Amino acid sequence: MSLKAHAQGSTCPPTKPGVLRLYSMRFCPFAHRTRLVLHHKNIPHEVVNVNLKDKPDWFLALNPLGNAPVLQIDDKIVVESTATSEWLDDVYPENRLQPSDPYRRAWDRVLLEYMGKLTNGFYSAAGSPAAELQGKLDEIMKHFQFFEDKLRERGEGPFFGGSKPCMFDFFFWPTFERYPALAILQDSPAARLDPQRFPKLTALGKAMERLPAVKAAGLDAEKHSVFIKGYLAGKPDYDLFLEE
Ligand SMILES: N[C@@H](CCC(=O)N[C@@H](CS)C(=O)NCC(=O)O)C(=O)O
Repeated sequence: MSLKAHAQGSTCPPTKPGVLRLYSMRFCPFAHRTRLVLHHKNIPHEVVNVNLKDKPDWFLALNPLGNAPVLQIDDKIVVESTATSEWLDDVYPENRLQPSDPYRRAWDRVLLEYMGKLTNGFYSAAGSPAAELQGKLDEIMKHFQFFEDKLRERGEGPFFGGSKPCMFDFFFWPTFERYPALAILQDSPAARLDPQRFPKLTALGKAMERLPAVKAAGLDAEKHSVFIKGYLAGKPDYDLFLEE
């Protein structure tokens, strides 16, 4: 199936019985979470990409919130990155990603809430005037410090899940993968994550980059920066770098 984004006026490719489908956008950090889980668990699926600036009516009928990601199989539809990822983990329980320990599970939920601050801080800094950048970077570094401290408290590593990635690692990764794009977009070495100050996060990044799912679902910082630049200018190119 073509990876080109479907816009208003397009036809939704016909679904097939028993085939899991992800409605996605290639540069969306939230759909990226679901894609990571799909790849990590080797779950067979097909992908339909959507133009989120010019959404087809059929996409809005599937998800009135109008957001990617959306999963669909037969008469079941699940939306939101967290709900879709957890649903996949429950339906495909092998290689479980959600912690079984209730205390750990509760804390991973807290980390997820906190994650929003980092993601918002990242996009806000990416589009920030130069004069406001340092203040935004100071905020971002505070958020990174929170996660650095949590990794240190857990004492295991390199992942939030210990020696193996857990669901929160895959919720965290899309923003972390994009973060180096900030130094490119703002032409600011100060935006780089200092490995001396953040050794645990640096080790996490290296371990994540070795995972086949991360390799399969990821993009490099340069490519992220090109998309984000267009997005911030109000002209996202959803088909960027596609060769078809
Ligand atoms: N809370 C949602 C957020 C998803 C989201 O915001 N996705 C963006 C793309 S990265 C989107 O679909 N935006 C639609 C729009 O901007 O209208 C989740 O976790 O899945």
